[in-house]
Amino acid sequence: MRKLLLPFLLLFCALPSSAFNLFEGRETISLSGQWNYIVDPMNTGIYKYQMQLQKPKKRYFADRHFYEDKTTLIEYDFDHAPTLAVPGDWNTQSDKLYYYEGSVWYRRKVDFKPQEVRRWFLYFGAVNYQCMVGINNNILGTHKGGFTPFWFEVTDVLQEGENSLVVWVNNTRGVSEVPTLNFDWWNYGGITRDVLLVSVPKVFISDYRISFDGKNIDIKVCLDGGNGSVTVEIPELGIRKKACTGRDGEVSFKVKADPERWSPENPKLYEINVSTADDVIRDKVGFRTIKVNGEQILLNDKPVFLRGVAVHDESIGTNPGRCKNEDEARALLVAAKDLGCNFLRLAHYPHSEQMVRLAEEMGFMLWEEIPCYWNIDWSSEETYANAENQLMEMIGRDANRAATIIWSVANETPRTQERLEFLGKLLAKARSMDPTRLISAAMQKDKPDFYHPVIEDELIELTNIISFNQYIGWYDGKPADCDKITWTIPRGKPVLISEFGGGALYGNHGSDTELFTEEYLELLYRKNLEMISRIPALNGLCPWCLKDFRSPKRPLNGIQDDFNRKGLIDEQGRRKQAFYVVQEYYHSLAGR
Ligand code: GCB
Repeated sequence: MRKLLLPFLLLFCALPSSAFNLFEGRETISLSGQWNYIVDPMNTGIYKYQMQLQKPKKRYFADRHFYEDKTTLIEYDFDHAPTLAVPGDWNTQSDKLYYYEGSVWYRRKVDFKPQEVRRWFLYFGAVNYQCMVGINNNILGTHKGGFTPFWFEVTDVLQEGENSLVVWVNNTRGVSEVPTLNFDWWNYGGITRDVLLVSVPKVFISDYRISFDGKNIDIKVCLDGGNGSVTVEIPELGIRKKACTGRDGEVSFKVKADPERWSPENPKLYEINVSTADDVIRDKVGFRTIKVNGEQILLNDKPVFLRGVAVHDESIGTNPGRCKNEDEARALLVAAKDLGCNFLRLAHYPHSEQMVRLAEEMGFMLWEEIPCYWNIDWSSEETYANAENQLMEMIGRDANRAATIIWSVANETPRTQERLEFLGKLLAKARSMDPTRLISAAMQKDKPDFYHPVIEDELIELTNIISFNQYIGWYDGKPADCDKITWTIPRGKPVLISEFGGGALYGNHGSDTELFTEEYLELLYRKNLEMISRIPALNGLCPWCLKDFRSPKRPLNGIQDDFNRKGLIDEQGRRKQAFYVVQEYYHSLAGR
């Protein structure tokens, strides 16, 4: 394990890069529950650890001894430390941690019984923003990026009986990070998604990919630890195919098929089993095609209109936080269904796998994105590597989801040459990893003249859809201005309004000229919908957004109170008048 003792400041992930689907349909042991924690704003644990690195004889990790100093050892001993729920953000679990940005140490004891023929992996659904993971004083590795899964092999590290799992988590924002210093949502810290111990045989299925081109199902299977024969079965389609992997452990093949197509109206999923002599992955997959033809998006070769809404990964309730289970994800999806949506923009970072899978079952098409948000450090190579890694982890996790139709690489990024190179590379990466979906980025308008906004962006050339955000009636002018606006948008590609909207406090009534009243927001939506409907090549829209969400950028006392109030429902799920305006509009479009 000595070679794993990387200096943590070189923080970049220690990931097996191909084993993306390791976790799907596996035998797992959940490590959810209460973990002891120590808040460490001065990073004392890290300094101690670094000092130890210089004395290599005494391998050391910040476990129960991490406060070496005898006087504080007992005081800070994990056994006596309070607990936080995992999965969960720390901000909504303790008043003291509400605004906290910094380091927290987590510790959980894990009982373990080794089984000779198995290998074990420790899987994290997401940790925001960076972390270092250790077991029994051995550092397993580090990870950066707050919204995507990662894992470490622990076969040789776990010992029979009690094990001590320690995770250093830090959510400090940084100018060269992704996202950067400035963003409009809550910087929830912690082990925010599930932690699992996953057991697999010595040679195991480390990945499988499935896609459908309208005539053939394409399948690729990868083994780790050796090669051998692989069987893929889709019983309902009568498909059973056996093949041997090459020396690289991989095999690909095509099977002719005419499955029932997945769509929002009929979110049909088929059971699939991918197996070897001693390993099996059971999953559910949908089959559909998604293409652009001229100015139209085609789902299963038919034009589709995206009745969308943008959503943050934050629960509905009196103390909302990062969604931590399927029920919280479901509540958001039910609200979007009631609104009449068939499409969601999962903003502004990858949401949980639970959310994506549930959305697929419930019949939503999805836009998934990574947090290249506003003005990140375009000229930094590390920033690029970090963004690309987040993109790869997102695509790796959800490449088999029929629901996902668009990968987006950025949101509202100011046009410069450096940004074009950065995002151009990211788009090319997305395209090379997944040629079967559409790629995009949420762009912005230019305003040579207020009444004649222009969409002009070099990214249009590189993407399949012209998606842009606009706030006429809120940041730009009054709702009535919508009547006089004429848009100049390049022709030849489908147009999607990826954001529009304004703020209102639920229950705040008054005149439709008064900001933050429900009446103002209702008028804003009526006027915007009229204006947007006049845009040629319009293929869909995404109001910003479904639910009021926490943001420290929104302090307005008595109105915002740390919430961005642009939800169509408030944080408790109560519908604002504007909700019904969008609902009526979507009902009038249903079937399109
Ligand atoms: C935007 C951003 C979104 C913000 C929203 C707002 O353009 O893309 O993240 O929350 O505006 O409310 O200002």
